[in-house]
Amino acid sequence: MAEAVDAAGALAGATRVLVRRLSDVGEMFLAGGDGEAEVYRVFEREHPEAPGDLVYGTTVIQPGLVGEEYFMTRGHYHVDPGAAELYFGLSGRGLILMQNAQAAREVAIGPRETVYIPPGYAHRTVNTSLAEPLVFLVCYGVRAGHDYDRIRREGWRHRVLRGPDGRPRVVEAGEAP
Ligand code: S6P
Ligand code: ZN
Repeated sequence: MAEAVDAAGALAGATRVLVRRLSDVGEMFLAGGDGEAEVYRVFEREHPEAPGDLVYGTTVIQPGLVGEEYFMTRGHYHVDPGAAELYFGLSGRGLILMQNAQAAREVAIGPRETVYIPPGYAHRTVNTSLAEPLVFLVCYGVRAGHDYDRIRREGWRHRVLRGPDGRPRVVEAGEAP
């Protein structure tokens, strides 16, 4: 049966909903954040783990800043180095940061836009709008696994900050204020 995604990004068939507040993820921001404000939530449709099966769901990132840094997800590598992922933008605008040992790059995402995350890339999503949530659909193999520690240890090479002109800009981690 088809599962609708409502205007707020909630997936009707979700079996798990994760809410990340500043009190959960505030430490990932340069300025450090705390409090009850919601940063993002994840709706997941899980399946019994069978090889080749897929997990899919939506992520909704609220608009907001901590200091001059836009609200974003924690970001992770997949444990399986062969596990890719597909994102599809539903509403709002953002940037997906991808990074591996050799390269770091950003890909914009917006409504009806597809972004492919190749195997072996850490990925983090940033809501670059202060006016509306960023909502996107994700799909990945059930055996991908999520490794949050590795990218935290390595550190993100790029950050997305509001510039003096009020627009988002990508900066090297070393030049971030
Ligand atoms: C899972 C996929 C997304 C993220 C979600 C939140 O592989 O990439 O569903 O889980 O966007 O990000 P994070 O980094 O907190 O899991
Ligand atoms: Zn992922």
